[in-house]
This record gives sequence, structure tokens and C-alpha cells, in this order.
Amino acid sequence: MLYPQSNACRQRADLSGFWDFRFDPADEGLGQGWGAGFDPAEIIAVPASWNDQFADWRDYVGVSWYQTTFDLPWGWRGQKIFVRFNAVSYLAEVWLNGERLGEHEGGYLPFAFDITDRVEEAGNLLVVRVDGNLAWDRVPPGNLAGLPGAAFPTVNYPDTSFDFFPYCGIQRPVLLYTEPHDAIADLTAVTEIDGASGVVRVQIARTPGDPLAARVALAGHGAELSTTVALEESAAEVTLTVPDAALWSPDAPNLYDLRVELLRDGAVVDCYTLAIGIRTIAVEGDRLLLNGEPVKLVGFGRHEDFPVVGKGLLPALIVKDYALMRWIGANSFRTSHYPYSEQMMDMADRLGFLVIDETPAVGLFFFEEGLEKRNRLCQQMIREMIDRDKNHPSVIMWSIANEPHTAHLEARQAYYRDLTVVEHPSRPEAVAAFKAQTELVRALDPTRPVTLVSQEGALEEAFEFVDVVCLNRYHGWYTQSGQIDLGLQYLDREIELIHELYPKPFLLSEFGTDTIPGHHAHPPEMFSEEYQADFLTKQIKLTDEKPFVIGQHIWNMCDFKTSQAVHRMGAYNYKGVFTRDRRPKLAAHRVRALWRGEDGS
Ligand code: BDP
Repeated sequence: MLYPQSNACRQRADLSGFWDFRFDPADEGLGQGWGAGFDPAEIIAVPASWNDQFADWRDYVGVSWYQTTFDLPWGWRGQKIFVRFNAVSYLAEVWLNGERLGEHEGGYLPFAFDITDRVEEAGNLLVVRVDGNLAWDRVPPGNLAGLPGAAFPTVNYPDTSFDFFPYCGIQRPVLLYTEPHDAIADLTAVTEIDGASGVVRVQIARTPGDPLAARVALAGHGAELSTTVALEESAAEVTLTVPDAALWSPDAPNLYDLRVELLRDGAVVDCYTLAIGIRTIAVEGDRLLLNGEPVKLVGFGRHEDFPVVGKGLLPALIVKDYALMRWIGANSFRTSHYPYSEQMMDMADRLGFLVIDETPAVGLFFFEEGLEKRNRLCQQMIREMIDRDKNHPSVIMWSIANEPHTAHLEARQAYYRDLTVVEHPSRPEAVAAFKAQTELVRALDPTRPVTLVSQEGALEEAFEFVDVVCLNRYHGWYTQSGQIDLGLQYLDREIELIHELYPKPFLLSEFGTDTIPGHHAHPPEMFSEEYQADFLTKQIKLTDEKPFVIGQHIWNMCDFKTSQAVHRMGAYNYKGVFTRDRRPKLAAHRVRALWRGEDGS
């Protein structure tokens, strides 16, 4: 799915702004035909989550309605016209001028509807019903306490299976855009390195129709290449060889402009320009190689999260977060626990960050209720994520899940006591689901490694299917609490144990401590800035010594909003090395010294 672009053949308009809005706690809007228009009760900003925009609705995660009107921009008639939603959390149902266009499930990936035959010149009414309910058959799941015969009491509110606030609404821009009738339907650019040359393979998919031609041109860093192919069938592949290629890497994020033009009798009928980077990413033994060289990942697990906008797109925050990541010496991050905005990904390409792109499959469990639907949604989200992000040089790995509940409870108890692994510790349903999902990822994109981010340690049988092992571990925090050095010993033993079983590249994908800014203690004590600083420094040094450890991602870059729970003071997770408003804690300075090659102690 190509991101809408304005150029000589295509146009894009942004519907961001102030929309009509109505909460629908009784869920009566559908029955009363609000899809054809409703009496607005509020005005709301789009894009942004709804939760923090009003005085009283913070914890409301039910149904709400949005509507706006628009006129067709001048000159658009005669083209195909679409409306695209970059992200609506969680489920969206859409009407235009009273006609239902369709629906989309899943809060963090884009979807679009063809409105060519329904859009009027003026006064179009676009209505969206957003269902933000938490349910166990959704991804990520929620309302676990509501499961029939649930073993769980409610331990957090709102009742999520994950540790971040379930912000709802139209979180990213809504775009109108045109496409010519003969259009480039999709582009896939894959790169290889051959000596000093870069090899760029471009797959061009087109809308069905009579024979056309495609001109493919690559420009940048002194290169000016182009070639033309016949495009009779639905797709064609073109290979361009770039001599003395300027490779893409964190140190030199070189991008080229790849321009594809569709030609009818020599005239350009559609065009699209992609920014591409020539680079390779591969796993060899227990190393991760970028452009053939071992690469170390230093950075964070993060969240899209900020006061008032919630999970809404905030471009200035993107700029600020990259500036802070550069300041501290980070070169990478994971899109924990859902794909981030397209704008965040574009900036990663431009600034040279290495991204582990993760699906919204966080906190999955494998009880029978809703399992089939959750598995289907996981596959849908993998498809949508790869389709959206496959052309980003910054994306170096796909993550199919974060902390699924793979292991049997009994196995987990023995393991947490003394790192004993019982035979067949995992649920067969989980193993089967992840086997199928890794196969799907490889079929869709054979060029990038696949990972799964686990808390199950050596019990995680799905590690068998992945290329890179990612472990989230909190020894010295949730276990060995208050004892940083004892926690280190456990971490050391556990990493070695996992690597013995799964001799693959290993990333410590989460580690950290909740830290109240301004709270100090000597000797260091839990929740103090000193405890976080010591904990992180020691765990970074320990993991740095292991040749198969390809890096560390601290949990978390910034403090973030979550559900209310006894272990979440003020409904925040305080594991940030920066506060929620982006001020550094003591640990930020220590980590900076380490990551920039000084001694951080
Ligand atoms: C991990 C989760 C992450 C949590 C973190 C924590 O992957 O989402 O926020 O722990 O407890 O289990 O802080």
C-alpha cells in the first residue's frame, strides 16, 4: 500500500482538523442510523486520542462517533478517489454521504476505501464509528476478567492484557487522495550489494488494463540510471545496478530517489517516487550483519505517548525524540508494541535509525476463547505491516509478538525458581501459531530476519522458528528485587542458558526499573534515580561482554501512561530514562557516557 503522494499525477488532501464528535456509551448510534449523520455533542481534534481531550472521559474505551464534511478539491474529478485512515483505534466503520463504505479492525495500521463513485462535488459527509472496546478476541486482547469462568480478577483499569494506556480514536491523519485510472498499484524495492555496486530490484504492480510500459529511474549520490520495461501483465520486475553505491547505514543514511513512471504511448499516466536505501541485513551464525558487517543495536523500547494527544500523531514530538535518541547515543529502537506512524518510519530512514518493526500482538494468550479470531487478526496485521513498511531501509527486522503467554504455568513456576526447563514447556497452540506466522513473514519478505520478543526465557519454544532471540528481562527489579548484583548473576546465567538452547543472535530487548524523577537514595534503592542508573549501567556492561549479544534496548525511553494498578503509581510506567515530558533522569547521563564509549560508572 503506497503512501498517498502529491505529484504531477496524484493529489493528496489532509482532513485533519476539528471534527464533530459524540460519545455513544449506550451504543445506540448504529440502531439510530448515525452513519447518515448525527447531532454532534462535542468538537474533537483529529488526529489525537479522545481520552485526554475532554474533562471526564479519560477511561472511556467504548464506542464514539466522528463526522466531518469536505468538498472535492478542484481538478480531482476524472481520477479515482480514495479516503485513507492512517490509524483508528480500535475498530472503525465508515460511511460517506449515508452509504456504508466498510470497516477495519486493528488500531495501528492503515486502510482505505475507493469513493470515486460516491463522492460529490461539495458537501460530502464522512462519518466514522470508532469502537474502542477491550475484548479477549481482539489484538491486543483486553477485558480478561470478563472471560467466562475467568481465572483472573481485575488487576488493572482499564482492563488490558498489556502495559500501556488503551488510547482510542482517530490517532493518525485521514487523507483524501487520487490515483489515475492506470495506476501503479504497488512497488517493492529490494537491495543487494555486489562489490562496490548496489543492486536494486524493483517489483512494479499495476492496476489491470491494456499493455503499458514503466520507466524506472534512480537518482542521487551522483547516480542517474533509468530503464523501461513493458508492463502487460499485472506486475514486472526491473533490476538496476548502481556503481560505487552510497550505502545506507546509521553513520551515513544515504537515500536515493527511485522514480517509477507508467507510460501509455510514451506519455506519463502515473508516477510515484520512493526514497530507498541500498543496504543488506542478514543473520550469520549468532551475528547480525548490516552491509556484511556485525552491527550492535543500542537504543530503546518506546511508546507513542504524550500528554493530551495520547497516541495521536505529533510531528514535533517525533523530531524531539530522534534528537534525544541521538544525544544519548542510540542507533535503534523497537516499535513496541505496535507499528508506529508512517512519519516516524520516514524519519528513521532519513536519520539512520535501525528499527525492529513490531505488530500489535502484545500480551497474547492461548486460551480457547477467541483464539481462532486472534490468530487470524495476527496474520492480517503481519500482512498489513509488511505491506506498509517493506520499503524502509530502516526496518531491519520484523517482530511478530511481544510477551505472548506461551509457557504452561507449571513450567513457568519451576523456571522462575531456579531456571529449570521442564520438557515441552509451551502450549502447542502457541507453538503452532508462531510457526505459521514466521512462515508467513518469510513468504512475504524473505529479506529481513524475524523475531519474537519473549518473557518466557528458555521456555520459549517459538525461539526455534525465529532468526534473532529477543528477551525481555527484569532480574533485579520484578525478581531479585532490590538486589542489582544478584539480578546480574541471574541474567548472566539465563542468557547463557538460552544461547545454549538457541545459538542465535541475542538481543536484550527490555530491561529497566521504575524510577521516580527526583527521588534519590544512597545506597541505591528501588525507585531512586541511582538504582536505575546502576542497574542499567551494570546490565549494559554485562551484555556487552558476550559476543553473541547484538545489543540492548532499555525499557523505556520515556515514562508513559498506562492503566491504573497497584504497581503503577499515578497510572504511569516510570521506567523511562527520560520523563514523559522528555527531561533526562540520572540514568540518561550514565547511559549516554557508556553508549558514546566513555566509562559510565
Ligand atoms: C514488559 C512488557 C512491557 C511492560 C514492561 C514493564 O513488554 O510492555 O511495560 O514489561 O513491566 O513485560 O515495565
